[in-house]
Amino acid sequence: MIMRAGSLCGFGPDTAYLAVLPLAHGFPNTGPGVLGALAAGGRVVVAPSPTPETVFTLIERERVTATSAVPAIVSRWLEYRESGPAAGLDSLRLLQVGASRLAPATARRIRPELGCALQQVFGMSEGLLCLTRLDDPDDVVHHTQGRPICPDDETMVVDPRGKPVETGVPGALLTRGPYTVRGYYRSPELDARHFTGDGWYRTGDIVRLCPDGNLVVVGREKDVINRGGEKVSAEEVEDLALRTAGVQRAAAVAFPDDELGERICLFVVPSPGHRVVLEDVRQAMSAAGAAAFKLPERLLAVGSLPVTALGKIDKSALRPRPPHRPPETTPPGADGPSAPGGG
Ligand code: OOB
Repeated sequence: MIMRAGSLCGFGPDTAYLAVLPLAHGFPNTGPGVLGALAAGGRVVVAPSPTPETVFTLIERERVTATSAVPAIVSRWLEYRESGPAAGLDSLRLLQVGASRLAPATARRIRPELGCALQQVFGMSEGLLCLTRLDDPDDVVHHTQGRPICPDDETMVVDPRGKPVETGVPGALLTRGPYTVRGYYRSPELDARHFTGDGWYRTGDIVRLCPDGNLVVVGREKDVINRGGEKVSAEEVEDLALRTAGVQRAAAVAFPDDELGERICLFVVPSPGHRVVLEDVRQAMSAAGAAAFKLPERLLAVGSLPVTALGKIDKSALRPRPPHRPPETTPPGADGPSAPGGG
């Protein structure tokens, strides 16, 4: 799988791959990333941070030919390129962007402003890897998340009853294939939730299949907040938030953000007689061992949470619809763009 991804990225002995994202994440590691570059006989350079200052200096000094990043990091690079000192990026041939949605407006800027080809990457730790190809027309590269790397990858887009939808109609993406997991380690409960009886992995993503076979990610059905490529389970945030004194109920949802794509907004129902503020929840969650990127950045205290007919918290009623932004300010010290996989 790594060799195949490497050949689709043109990796060879002259490849110098710059690892910018945390090495434990699948994207910089196997997409084809570090392992792909080494397997092709190339070199790997590891960046200590994703800031444009560091990355551009390394590209120039090490004659880097390829790197990968999440959209939030790429936006910072583009911004810096406009105003910062000029660095020689002429060795850079390929920039892979993925792990969260890349806006077409950002995609279009990459070749003229950074001077390299863009490749969109839609992948998941569980397996399936989709890439746009180096010879795809701009329209495909700017507007789609590519197609599976292997002819034996199977994909199926289904409606809520599990029936395949027509090409072009959004639906839930299922996949099966040679390098996609067939189950979770000793977790029959997770397996029951995430795999169909005939072995398809439910990716939780809502996609649209184009007639040319490329996929467009249009949303997701799983309850995950994608903070600059870092996936945060809403359930985990809620469980941790419930440890705060005076929090009776909690619901975490994404709110849109220009820089990171999404940030975490927490709705809480305080216990009678309690007042809950954002800092209390962040402190209690940190004390319970939560990583910094899992801490909510907005908090709304409400009298009750909306519920569905089944009595489940109705997250869709809580999610802000643009251009609405929940009030309350970002706490001082909330961190900026981070990369996925940092724990
Ligand atoms: C990569 O892996 P994970 O496990 O951190 O996250 C997978 C999820 C996908 O199911 C999808 O929801 C989202 O991340 N995603 C994208 C995307 N690529 C991944 N959403 C929109 N556009 C994209 N291009 O993120 C990952 C693993 C290996 C290679 C690349 C990404």
